[in-house]
Amino acid sequence: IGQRPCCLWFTGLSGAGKSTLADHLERALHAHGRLTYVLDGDALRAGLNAGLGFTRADRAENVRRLGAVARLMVDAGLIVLVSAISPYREDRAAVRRLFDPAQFIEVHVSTSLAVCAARDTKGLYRRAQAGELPHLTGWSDPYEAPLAPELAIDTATEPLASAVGQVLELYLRGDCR
Ligand code: GGZ
Repeated sequence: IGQRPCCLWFTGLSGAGKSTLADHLERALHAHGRLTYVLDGDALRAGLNAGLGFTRADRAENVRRLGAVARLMVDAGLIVLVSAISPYREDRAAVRRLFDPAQFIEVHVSTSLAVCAARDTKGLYRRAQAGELPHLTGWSDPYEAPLAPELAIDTATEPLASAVGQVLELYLRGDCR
């Protein structure tokens, strides 16, 4: 196929901008003639991951399945963009171990809780504040920030085009760990 298969994993809070970044990066990769697939944690909860909630165990299983599917797709030669809160270091580390180091790029979409809560694109933070939504990541449930991601991007300060350019450059350079 003439492309380096790779898993680009976007982790961060709800509303941080993971899916937007993944979607725009996919377009940029298409413009470079690359074959891609986006695995969106939220979207896959309607199908593959239906029945999983937001307990510690369910999040672990959700992330494990996303990683396993991403691995299959990388084996098929695709560039896979995974967008999932994936709040636990242990679960992300297990996903990383599925891949060759040259085939895995972890991007921490590090937009702060304050900014995510102010955006409140889905009204989740308002519901959490009203006591109507328990276990919201970053609010009343843990988010363990990556200690050594390949890239960290704060969408509050980084323009989208520049954020896309940074990830694209990292992938094209091909020297991720
Ligand atoms: C976190 C929640 C919750 C709770 C519903 N905590 O930003 P979104 O809305 O569109 O995507 C979030 C999605 C989380 O799915 P993930 O598969 O990414 O999560 S994890 O990796 O932790 O398994 C959010 C919505 O579901 N959502 N309730 N309590 N996010």
